[in-house]
Amino acid sequence: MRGISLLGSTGSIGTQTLDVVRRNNDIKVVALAAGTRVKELADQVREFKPELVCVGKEELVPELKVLLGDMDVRIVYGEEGLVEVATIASADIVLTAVVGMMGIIPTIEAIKAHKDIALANKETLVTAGHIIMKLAKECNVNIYPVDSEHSAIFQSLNGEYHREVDKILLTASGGPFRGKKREELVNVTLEDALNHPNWSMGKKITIDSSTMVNKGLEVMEAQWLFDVPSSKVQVIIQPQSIIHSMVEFVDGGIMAQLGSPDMRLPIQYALYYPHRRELNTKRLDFYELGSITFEKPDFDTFKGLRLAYDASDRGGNIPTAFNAANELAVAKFLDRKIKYLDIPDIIEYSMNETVFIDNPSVDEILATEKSVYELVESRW
Ligand code: MN3
Repeated sequence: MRGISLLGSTGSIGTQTLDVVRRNNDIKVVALAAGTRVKELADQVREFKPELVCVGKEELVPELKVLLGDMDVRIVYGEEGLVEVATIASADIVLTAVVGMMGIIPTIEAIKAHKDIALANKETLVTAGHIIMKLAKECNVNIYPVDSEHSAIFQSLNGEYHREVDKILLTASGGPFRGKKREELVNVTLEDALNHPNWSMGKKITIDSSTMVNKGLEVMEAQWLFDVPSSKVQVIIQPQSIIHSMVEFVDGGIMAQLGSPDMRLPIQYALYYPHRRELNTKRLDFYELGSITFEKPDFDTFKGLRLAYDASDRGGNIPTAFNAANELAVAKFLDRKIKYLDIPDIIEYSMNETVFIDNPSVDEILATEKSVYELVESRW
């Protein structure tokens, strides 16, 4: 039986991954890592019986030990624990669904340990794509996208030649504020921003979807995964979230992947590629659906999307500045410390203040993150 190691097991992608594993019953969960939801993690350990489990902080270990007193499982914690989970000998594939840049080092170590990667952590490619993709090639490791858009692109590229790709058409729902103008977003509350029309996701990504920063991160993710410049990644608003993305080829032909919005499909596709398995998704009924509509993104209102293209053009450590500034700004917005429109302003300011480093190493990426955090903390 194939072994899976799951990073970020109690989050939205993590729990849906376990649901896929549970339904198929032919993949063995060998290791789990979560942040702070100790009770949920303990329940997962009871059900899936991994050999290794990791919590975010040392302080959480005693609580987990009490909950798992009678279980034969090794408990680790923190960043080092996360690397152990990512590199455990019995794993064939590592699904990384942690949020943010903490995914970089475990992903690199998993690749070095020759694990295939199912990648749901876009920040890893945005900040370290130049390192990850090169390393994956050297180590002969496959990277399977879990993000729904990138899975759709991956599916649309099946059997095609890279040199015959003309453009990637990355679809976006537009989020809860689609059609609004910048002035209308001045007093947006946390509750407004957390109310996504189509997808049920974690809080950070839901805010990112509302600002369209998520789509910006996805442009950069696509750039690395599919080896195309960001100028060849076009964002198209498709509010019903039925077309999950498309690829246009040199002859003008377009391949798309469609379906009801349900993350279990891309997760399962990543785990079983090139095979498809039964899945009890809500099936698309085109008679009921009636129409699918398209719009151009509004780069003025959703400045974060424009900034993502700028970050990608500038390259080096600027995408890291973009991402780190956004991570901290979103955390502050979730804590009700800043206003909604401060988020893109913080990103812009941080990109402009960051000292450019070409082809940054992992240490330089992490140092850029730290200096952006200090910069943002000193002003907001
Ligand atoms: Mn997505």
